[in-house]
Amino acid sequence: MISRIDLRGNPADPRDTLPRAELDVAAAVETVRPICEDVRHRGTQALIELGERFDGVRLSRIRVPRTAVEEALTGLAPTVRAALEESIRRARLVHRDQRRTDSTTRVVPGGTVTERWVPVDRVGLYVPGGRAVYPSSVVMNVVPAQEAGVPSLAVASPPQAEFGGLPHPTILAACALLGVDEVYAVGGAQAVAMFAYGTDECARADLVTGPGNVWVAAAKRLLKGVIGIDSEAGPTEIAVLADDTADPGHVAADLISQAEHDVIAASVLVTPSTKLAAQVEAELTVRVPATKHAERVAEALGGRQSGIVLVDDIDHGLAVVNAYAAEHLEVITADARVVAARVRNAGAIFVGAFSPVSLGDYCAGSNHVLPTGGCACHSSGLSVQSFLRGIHVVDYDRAALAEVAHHVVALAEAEDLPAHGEAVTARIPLEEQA
Ligand code: HSO
Ligand code: ZN
Repeated sequence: MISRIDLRGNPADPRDTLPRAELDVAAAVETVRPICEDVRHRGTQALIELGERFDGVRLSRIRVPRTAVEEALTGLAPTVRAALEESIRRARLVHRDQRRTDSTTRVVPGGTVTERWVPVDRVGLYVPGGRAVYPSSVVMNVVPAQEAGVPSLAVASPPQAEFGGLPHPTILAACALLGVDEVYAVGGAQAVAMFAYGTDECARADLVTGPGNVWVAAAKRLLKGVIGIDSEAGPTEIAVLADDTADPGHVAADLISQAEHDVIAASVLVTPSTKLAAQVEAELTVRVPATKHAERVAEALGGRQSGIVLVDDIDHGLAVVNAYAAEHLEVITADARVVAARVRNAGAIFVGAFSPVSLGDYCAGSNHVLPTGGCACHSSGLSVQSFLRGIHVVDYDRAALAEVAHHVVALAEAEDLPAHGEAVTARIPLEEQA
């Protein structure tokens, strides 16, 4: 069911050898454009009509009453509540440590530059509501925003006909546990447009974050100039770099775990061991039919984006995983910490036999909103930093400006922008400049 890709004896750049699932966001942009325009011009009325068209529920207002958010908590199973509370507690520990302190550099006597870290004023968080109802993603988006100090945070999630037009109750319950009470029953591209333009019910936001389907990704791409975005999350990916010290049952279980998300999810094993490859194949044969979402998993594992990649040795394996830049990378080898320290490109790294990706999805304390599609070679996952701006505060006195005035004038002239120099000369006459 899972194909083999044999890269042994092939030291060429592996970048193009490992296929990836493609999502045609560009085509979807044209479809969502009129929807976003409609929300921009007609606000709440458009949102109500779009909810009826796409979610099959006609709402009189889209803001979820505070009482409904609180009530969702009373209906939450105690085991799930305890697990979410622990997930939140651990995420807070990690994200609290990411907070930045302002730094001031004294460039010259009387001349300083301070980098001041300021959270964005308002964030909109989109939470999907279809097949993927992930309260854990509410945690992973809200916690870093709160730890960054964002003063205003709103959540949007599609109305569900079976829950009387409210978003899914576990989403509402997660919001309640996190202390978020501003929730809107709006889904898809129209939710991104609501945050970007604002309506009479929902104030516009500075930044929108959160996962979503292709329509949400398209709306983010379209409205990127109007509102800040986190990233266009693509299908999830797991790569496992393992040798024959790895337990094949663990490796198979981990490959299946992320394949469970989507038929276009990618599960890739990179190994120098043909023995492990064969053992993992055998484990998959037994485990895939036995798992709840067997059909979806089988399609994901059998897709061209998944495979078992044979490499010459761990060094070669490192070259392959670095080129692939997976969203999640597990390292299950002898000396796993040493090998993991040599990984340069991955959204998150999971070290050794007891750090599976699903631990990170829920309860490690790490964030599970991570760069996909190879973007891990230039981007990071969601963090406190995602919600902050570093503002440079320049504070020079007269003497400090006088000391450097001639350099400003020289550079201004070199760029044929003499008025730039004149702004300095207006303060420090030429005869005083060095
Ligand atoms: N693995 C997904 C996150 C997730 N898993 C949510 C379970 N629920 C992307 O990192
Ligand atoms: Zn997952």
